[in-house]
Amino acid sequence: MRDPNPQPVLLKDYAPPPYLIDRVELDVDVREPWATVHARLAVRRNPGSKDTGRTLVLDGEHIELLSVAIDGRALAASEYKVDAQNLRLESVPDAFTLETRVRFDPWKNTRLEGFYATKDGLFTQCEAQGFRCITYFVDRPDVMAKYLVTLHADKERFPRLLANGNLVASGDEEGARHWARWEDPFPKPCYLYAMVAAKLDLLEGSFTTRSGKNALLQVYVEPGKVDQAGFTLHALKKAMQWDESVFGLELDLDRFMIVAVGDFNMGAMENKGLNIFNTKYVLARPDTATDMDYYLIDRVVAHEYFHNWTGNRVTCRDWFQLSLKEGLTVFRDQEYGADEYSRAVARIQDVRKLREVQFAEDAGPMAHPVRPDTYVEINNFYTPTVYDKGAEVVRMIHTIIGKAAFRRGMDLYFERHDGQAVTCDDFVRAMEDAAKVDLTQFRRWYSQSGTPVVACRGEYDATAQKYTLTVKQSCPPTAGQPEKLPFHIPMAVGLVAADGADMALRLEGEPRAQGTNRVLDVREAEQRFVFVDVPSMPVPSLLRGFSAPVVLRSDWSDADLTHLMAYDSDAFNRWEAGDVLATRIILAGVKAIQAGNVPEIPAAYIDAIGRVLVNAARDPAFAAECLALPAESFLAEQMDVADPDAIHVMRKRVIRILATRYRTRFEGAFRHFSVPGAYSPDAGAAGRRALRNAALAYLMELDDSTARALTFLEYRRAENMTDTMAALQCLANSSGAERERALGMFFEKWKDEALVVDKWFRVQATSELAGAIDRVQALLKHPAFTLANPNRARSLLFAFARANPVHFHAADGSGYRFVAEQVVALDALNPQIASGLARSFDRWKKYDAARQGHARAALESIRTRDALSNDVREVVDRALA
Ligand code: B3K
Ligand code: ZN
Repeated sequence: MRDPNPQPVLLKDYAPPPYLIDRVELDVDVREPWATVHARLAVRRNPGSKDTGRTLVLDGEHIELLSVAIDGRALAASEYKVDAQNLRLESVPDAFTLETRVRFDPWKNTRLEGFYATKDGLFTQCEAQGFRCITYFVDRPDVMAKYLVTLHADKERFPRLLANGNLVASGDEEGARHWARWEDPFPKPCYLYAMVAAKLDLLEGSFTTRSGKNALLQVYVEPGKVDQAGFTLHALKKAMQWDESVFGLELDLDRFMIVAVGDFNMGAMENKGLNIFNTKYVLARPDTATDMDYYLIDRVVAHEYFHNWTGNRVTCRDWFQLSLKEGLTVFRDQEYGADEYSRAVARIQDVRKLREVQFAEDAGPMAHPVRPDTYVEINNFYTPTVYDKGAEVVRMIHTIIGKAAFRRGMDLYFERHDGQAVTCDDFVRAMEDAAKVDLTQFRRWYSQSGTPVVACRGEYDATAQKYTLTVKQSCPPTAGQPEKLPFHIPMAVGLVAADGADMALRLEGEPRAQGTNRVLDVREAEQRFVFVDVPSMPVPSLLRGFSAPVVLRSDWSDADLTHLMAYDSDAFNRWEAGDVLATRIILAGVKAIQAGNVPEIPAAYIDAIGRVLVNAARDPAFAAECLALPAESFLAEQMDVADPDAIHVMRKRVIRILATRYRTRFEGAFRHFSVPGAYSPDAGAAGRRALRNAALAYLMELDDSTARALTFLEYRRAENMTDTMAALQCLANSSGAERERALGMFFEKWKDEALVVDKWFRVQATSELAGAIDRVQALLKHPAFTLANPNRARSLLFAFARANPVHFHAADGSGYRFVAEQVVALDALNPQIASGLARSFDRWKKYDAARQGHARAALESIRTRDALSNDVREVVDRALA
C-alpha cells in the first residue's frame, strides 16, 4: 500500500534511531503460496538518541502480521497498532526481545522488492527499503545487527537454501523438505540482507587471500547455464586481487557467493557475502555476449565485490549519504576498469556516459546534489548524479591530493569507521586529515547541484613570453538552488607547442618550471593563471583526463582542435578535441538545415578523421572512439531548443560524407582488423573488433547493395556475438531485404536464450527506420515480450525512449503517448521500473512548443491516474512543476 500523500524526507530532519537492534534471528518457512517469517529481535534503547519516548515504531509493508510478543509474552491486539506502513508498540522496556510472525505471498510480488518468486525460485532485494516487506523492522541503514537465519523449503523445488555469511547447519525435515542455517559474523544494516531458495546450478572456485585465508567462491546460475558462468568467476578473482594490491583490502569471509537471477530491477546487489546479480551481468559465452557485455560484467562484478568494504564494512548513516558508498565504489570500479583494460578508452566511455546522462539530469527537473537533501521515494535517487557524478567527486579528491595521500585517506577512513554507518562528510574529513589539506570549499560539490560551466580564454604575449589563462566559473540555477557559490575545481592543463610537444609549465612567481602537465586549483569565480617562459604561442590543452565534471568552454579555433587531435600528449584530450570539433560542426549544420541552407563540413575535420584511420593500428580501440560521433541526446542538450530531426539528419550526413570519402580505408580497416583465433574479450582483441565494426557501420551508412551484401555476409559468418550484433544493428537500420532475413534467423536461433532475445528486441526498438513506433507497438504483442521482466521491458521500452530520440520525439507526439501508456501499465506491476521509464520525459522542456504540448499531455495523462506509485508520482510531479 502506498501513502496517498507522501511527505518528503529531509536530510535536516535526521535524528539517530531511538531504538537499536543488535541481533536478528529469522526463521523463514516457504510453502506456496506463503512465506512465513518468524523474527526474534534483540532491541534496546539507543544511548545516542535524545528521544525519551517509549514508542517503538517498526516498518512493515505488504506483510500480514500474525502475532507479536515481547520477552515471550504474546501481545493482545489492543497492545499494538498496525497499519499499511508501521507496527507501533507503546511503553516498551529499555531492552527486550521482540518476536513477530508475518506472512506474505512471494508469488504475487511483481515489484521485485523484498522476497519474490521467479521461475527458478525465490530471491530477495532489500536495498533500499525491501527488508520491511519481509519482516517488521527498523528499516534504516544506521541500525546494524548480527543475523542468524534458518530457511525451510521443499527440497526438490528449492534445493539451494542460501543466506548471508557462513553455513552453520542444515538437514532434512518432514514432508520432503529441508532446512539450512546461516550466520553472518558481521553486523549489517538490513538493506544488505539476502536469502535465496531456488533450483540453481553451481560453479565453484577458490581464492587464497594475501593473509593466507582460503575463500570458497561460488557462482549460482539457472539450471543448464554453468557454461556461461566462467567469466564471472574469473572476474571475481581479478577484482579480489586488485583490491588487495591497490587498496590493501581483503575478503573478510570464508565464502563469497554470486547468484544470478533473470528478474531483477537493477544490475546487481552487494548483499554481504551473497551478491545477487541480474543475469545480464553474470552470463556470458562468446556466442551469446558481446565485448561490451564482458566488459560490463567485469566492472559490475568488481563494483559489487568492492562494496564489501566501501558500503558494507563502512555503510551509510542515512540514504542521503548514498553517494558515500556508490560514488566511491564507482570510482573504484572505474579505476579497476582502467587498470584491466585501456585507461584512455575507459575514461572516454565513462565521460561520454556522464555527459550524456548525468549532465542532462543536472539540467532537468530531477536535478539534485550528490548528497540530496530531500526525497519522496528513495529508489528514485539511485541516479547518475549519486553514482557517476559522485565518482567524479571522489576522483577530484584523488586528483587534488594525489594517489599516495588518497590511499592514506582510505586507510584512515577504515581505521576510523570500520563497522559504522557514516556520512559523506566523514569520508572527506578522513581525506583531509590524511593529506593535511583543507577541503572546506571542495565540499560544495556534495551540496550544490548543477553542472558548473568553466570558460577559459588564453592570451599570448610574445614580447613578455607570457601566456595568461583566464578562467571563469559559473553554475546555472537548478531546482531549488537559484544561486551557487564557486566550486574548488582541479583543472589539469598542458600547453601544446606548434611542433606538438608539451611545453614546460612555470607559473609567474615560481622559481622553476614544474613539469608539463599540472593541476590548477580553480577556486574563484574568475581567476588568472600566468605562465612565464613561454617561447611561442601554445594551444592550451584544458581539463586533461576530464579532471572535473564541468562544461568547458574555450575559444579554440578549428585548427587548434585538429592540432590537439594530432598531438596532445593526453589521450583523453586528443579524443576530446575531435569530439568538440564534431559537435561544433554538427550544431552548425543543424542551424544551416533549419535555415534551409546546405551544411558544410570543414576539410580540416575530414582530414583529421583520415589521419585517425591511417594511424588506427596504434590503438584500434582508441581509434574506434574517435570515429564515434557525439550522441544525438548529447547534441540535443547543446541547443537552446532541441531539434531532434535536424540533429539526426546532420549527424548522419557527416557519417555519410566520411564514409564516401574514405570508403577504401573503411573497407581496408574492416578486412585488416579481423581477429583470428579463438574469441577472447581482452582489451586488444575487443579494440580491433570495435574498430572493424565501426568501419562496417560507416560503410553501411552508404546503404548500397555492396555494403548490404558485405554486412549480411558478415552477419552469417560472425563467430561471436560482438560481430553478430554489429552486423545485425547495421541491417536493422537498413530497409533492404536482408533486414527481415537476419532478424528472423537471429530470433529462430536464440529464442531460448533470454539475454540474447533482449538484444533482438533492443536492436529493433532503436532502429532509425521510419515506422519505428508501429514496429515497437507490434513487438509489445510478440509472444516473447512481457512487461513483468525488467530486462525485457528495458530492451524494448527503455531502448525506444532513451536510445531512439528521433522516434521518441516524433513531432506528432506518438512516441510520448506510447511511452506514457507503458509507464502506467508498468506501474501496476513494478513501480521502480515504471519510474525509470517515466524519467524519459525529463528533458521535455528542451523541445519546441508543439512537442512540449504533446509531452505535457502525456505526462498529465500519467498524473491523473489515481493508483499511481510514489515512485512515478514524484518523477511526474517534478517534471510538470
Ligand atoms: N546498491 C545496489 C543498488 C540498489 C538499488 C536500489 N533501488 C547496486 C549497486 O549500486 O551496487
Ligand atoms: Zn553500488
